[in-house]
Amino acid sequence: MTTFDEIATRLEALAIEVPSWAYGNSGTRFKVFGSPGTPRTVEEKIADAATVHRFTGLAPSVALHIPWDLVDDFARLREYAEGLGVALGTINSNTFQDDDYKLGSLTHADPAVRRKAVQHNLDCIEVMHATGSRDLKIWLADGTNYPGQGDIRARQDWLAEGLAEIYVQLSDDQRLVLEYKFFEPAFYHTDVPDWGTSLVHCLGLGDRAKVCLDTGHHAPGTNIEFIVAQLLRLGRLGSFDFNSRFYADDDLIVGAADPFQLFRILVEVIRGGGFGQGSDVALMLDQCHNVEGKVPGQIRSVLNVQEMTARALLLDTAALEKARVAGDVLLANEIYMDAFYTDVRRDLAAWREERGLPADPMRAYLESGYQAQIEAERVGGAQAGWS
Ligand code: PSV
Ligand code: MN
Ligand code: MN
Repeated sequence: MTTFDEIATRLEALAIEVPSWAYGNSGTRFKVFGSPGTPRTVEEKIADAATVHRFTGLAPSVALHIPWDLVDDFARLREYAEGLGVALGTINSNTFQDDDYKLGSLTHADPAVRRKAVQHNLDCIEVMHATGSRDLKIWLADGTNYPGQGDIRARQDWLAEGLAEIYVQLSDDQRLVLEYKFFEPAFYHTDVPDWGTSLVHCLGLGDRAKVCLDTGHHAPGTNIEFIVAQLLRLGRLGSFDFNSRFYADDDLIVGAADPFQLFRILVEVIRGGGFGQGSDVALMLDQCHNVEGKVPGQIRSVLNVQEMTARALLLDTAALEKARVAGDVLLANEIYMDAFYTDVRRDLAAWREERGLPADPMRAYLESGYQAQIEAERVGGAQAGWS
C-alpha cells in the first residue's frame, strides 16, 4: 500500500490552469443568467482567478480567449496578473463568433475567409509574445449540417494549409495545441471531430504541435483514458480541457458527473509521464458556471482534480504490476479500486495547512467576504459573457 506521506511531495507539482471565461456569464441557448459580482473586465476575471489560486494554491495561471479578453496592452495585463500572483497562460483563438465564419473558418471554401482566420491566429501569436504564453489553442467550430453541403476532403487540405501557416510563425518555445470535438455546433460532420484527426494534423506540422483533449468532447461511453495513454505514448498530448458531462458538451464541474472517470484519466496521465517534473502537459479547465457561483465553482473544480490526483498517485503500481504479470484479474482490479476508494480529504486538509493554505479552501473563501466585496464593487457596466 502506498501511503499519503509517500505522495505528499509529488502532489506539490499539481498546477491547474483556469479559464478566464469561467468567471463571466454563460448559459444555454435558452437563457444566460447574470449574477451580482460577475466581472465586467478582463482584469476583474483575472482578479477572480487569482482568488481561486490564493485559497487553493492550485491555479497559478489563467487562460485567455481572444477576442473575449482583448485589451490594448497585453504586456500591462501580464504585469497586472503577475502582481496578483498568477501568470497568463494559454491563448485560445476564436474563429467562431464572426458572421464571416458561418460556413467555416480555416476550412471555409472562400480563400478570403480562410485568410482572415489564419490572420486571427497570427494576431493571437502576437498576443502570446506579450503575455509570455506558451500555447496557442485552436478549437474550430467548423463543420457542416447536411450531407453534400461541403467538400469534406478539400476542407481537410485547407485546414492543413492554414495550420501550417500558423505553426511556422510560432517561436521555438511556443506550441500549437489542436482541440477536437465530435459535434456541435455542426451536426453532420465536424472538421476536427476526434483525436485521430487532430493527431494527423499535428504530425504534419511538427514536434511542437500537440493534441488538446477536452473531456466533454467525446461520444458517450468513449474510453478517454485510452486516448490519454495513446497520446502520451506518442508524445502528442499537449493539454486537457477538463470538465464533466452527463449528456453532451455540458461544461460542468470536473469530477462532478463521474469522479471515477477522472481518476482513471489521471492514472494514465501519471503512468504516461504527463504529471510532475519533466511533463509539459497543461492541465486546464474549460467550464461554465451557469447556475452556481463562479469563484466557488472554480474552487470546487480544482479541489476535485487535486483529490483525484492524490488518489491516482496512491495507486500501488508495484503490486498492480505483480498481479497483472500473475494474470490475477480480480486482484489487479481490487488494487486499482482500493486507490480510487481511498478517502484523502483529511490528509489533504493537513497537507494544505502544512503549506500555509486553508485546510478547507471552500469554507475559507465563503467566510472571507470576497464575494460580498465584489458584489458591492462591481456595479454598473456590462457583465462579461461570451462576447
Ligand atoms: C468548444 O466547445 C470549447 O471546448 C473550446 O475549447 C472553446 O474554446 C471553449 O469550448 C469555449 O468554452
Ligand atoms: Mn474546450
Ligand atoms: Mn467544449
